[in-house]
Amino acid sequence: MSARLLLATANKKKLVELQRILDLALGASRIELVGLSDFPDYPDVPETGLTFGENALIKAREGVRRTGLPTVADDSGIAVDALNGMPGVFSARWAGRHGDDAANLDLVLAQIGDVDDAHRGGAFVCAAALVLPNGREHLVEGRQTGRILRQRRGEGGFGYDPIFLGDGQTRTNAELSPAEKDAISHRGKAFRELAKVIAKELPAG
Ligand code: ITT
Repeated sequence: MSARLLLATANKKKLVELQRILDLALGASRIELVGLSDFPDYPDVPETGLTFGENALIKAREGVRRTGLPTVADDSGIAVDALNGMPGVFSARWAGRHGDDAANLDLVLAQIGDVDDAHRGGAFVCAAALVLPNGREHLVEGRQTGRILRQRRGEGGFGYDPIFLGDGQTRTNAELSPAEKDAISHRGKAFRELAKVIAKELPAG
């Protein structure tokens, strides 16, 4: 029998990605993943934390409170060395409007326009939380380090992918296939780590 697990996100790509990782790690149909679109009246939960971990926990705790289901939530973004780790938790709304990927990316490029190549390091970071109805909480983090290019390259991915060249890579994250990106990305790493915790906390029925 499969155990039900909520991924507290409206982002369908995250749902597909976590389901794929859980199926690979734990066997197909071991976990039945549901998203927020399965709960029509679910409100927008403000991400008021100042760290990725705080925001992931806020979203996961709210999921348990509203649905009674074990809940996973993640929060992610890009930390640019020359901007002291920003945009960080403000990555989705860096240029002012939530989810305006093109404006967010252009603003970061402009802000570090005069930073030389040696100082254009950065990292994608993902915190992923699992909160259980019995109150137990787990938090893991995944990172992909690399550097920020001066121009976009590639059409895949989303967000800041076209200007991010991961360490050891010759292609930007936007030039990788989804499976190639999962294998090295911050979210792929965090979700694979969380899959081990989920296996222990939600034993096969
Ligand atoms: P939630 O409903 O789960 O909050 P979201 O799409 O708002 O979904 P996040 O808050 O985790 O997702 O993402 C914040 C921003 O960080 C996102 O809008 C991108 O700009 C950036 N980001 C996160 N992961 C990324 C990735 O893999 N590639 C490129 N940009 C990414």
